[in-house]
Amino acid sequence: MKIEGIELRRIAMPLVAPFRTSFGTETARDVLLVRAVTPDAEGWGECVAMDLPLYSPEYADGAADVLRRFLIPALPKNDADAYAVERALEPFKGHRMAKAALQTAVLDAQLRAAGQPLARYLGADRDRVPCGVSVGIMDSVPELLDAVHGYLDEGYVRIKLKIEPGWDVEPVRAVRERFGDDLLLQVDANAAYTLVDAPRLARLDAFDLLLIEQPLADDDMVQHAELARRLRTPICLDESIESAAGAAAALTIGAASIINIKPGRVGGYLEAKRIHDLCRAHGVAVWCGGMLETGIGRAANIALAALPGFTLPGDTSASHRYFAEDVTPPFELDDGHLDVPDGPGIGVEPVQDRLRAFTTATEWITL
Ligand code: NPG
Repeated sequence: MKIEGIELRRIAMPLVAPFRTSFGTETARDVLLVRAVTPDAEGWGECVAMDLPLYSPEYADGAADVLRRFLIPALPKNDADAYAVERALEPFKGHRMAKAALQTAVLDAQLRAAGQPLARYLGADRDRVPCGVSVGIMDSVPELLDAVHGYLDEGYVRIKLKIEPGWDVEPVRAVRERFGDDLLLQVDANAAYTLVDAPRLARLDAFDLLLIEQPLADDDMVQHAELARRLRTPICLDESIESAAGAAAALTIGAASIINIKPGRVGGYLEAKRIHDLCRAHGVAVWCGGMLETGIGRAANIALAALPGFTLPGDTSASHRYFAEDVTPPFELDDGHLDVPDGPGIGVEPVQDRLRAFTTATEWITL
């Protein structure tokens, strides 16, 4: 496949409500989209980098810069496919979110040209996936209970509560007491604690959580292993895992017993699938994370979440959880599930007039 050029497009999308985590509050999503143009088809990739480097070192302007300056010029001129793109970008350290967006755009074009859905290409064995929802930090427990109640009414099959020091044991206790023992419940600290907090985190053991996600800093792998010995609640890693090699190391030392797979964080769907395969071979459960994606990124995540090793519900929520209007036709819950797109590639197309309305900048790079 020959790549003729790449378009970088920025879109600004307001969120339906502020989303607060231990690292900040998002009120809008400033998204970098990548479009790969080939003679036979074009493909889309969504870069999950946020506008500020608070979740990871990457940020949207930085991703655009590394794409235009280094990654796009390094693309193979001919015979490009997702693996060739991965190899060509390998010499550049880090910048996994930028690499993932570019690789996904090329993969989407490749699969559209071949008429193959991404889910089938990756090895999915389901046509719908169960969906969880991530609930941000709120000003009060009653407000949180109302929000959780609303999401359960909509059909979400699992609730994830964002936590931070000062917003942990009490909200978890309140949700467990109000909604009962059968509720699938987990928490996400986004690296907000240190090992000194182990006794406080151990108090969460009383609430029979599915997992606690990323309690300690991204690079605290050894301390996560120590914490795992002090907690009954399983530890799941997110920010700490950037590759299949990193996942193997975490499992080997006992730093995690569950892994959140986000394709953007690990450099793309090829590496995401490797982590899935590794975990599945070791009997380790994985689930698909989310980064407030538009329908473009969401479609690809749902394809990944349909692989057989994704045995826990993901943060693959409906479009309306975040956006009043999406750039693609919205993903809607049906009995707590989303349908896996079955069209070629990622299986969805941006709606052109909406895409135009959200666009703040475009840039074309000829190869
Ligand atoms: O459903 O898309 C979603 C968001 C799920 O909580 C979620 N994402 O830490 O996993 C996370 C968190 C996040 C959001 C991380 C935005 C980074 C940016």
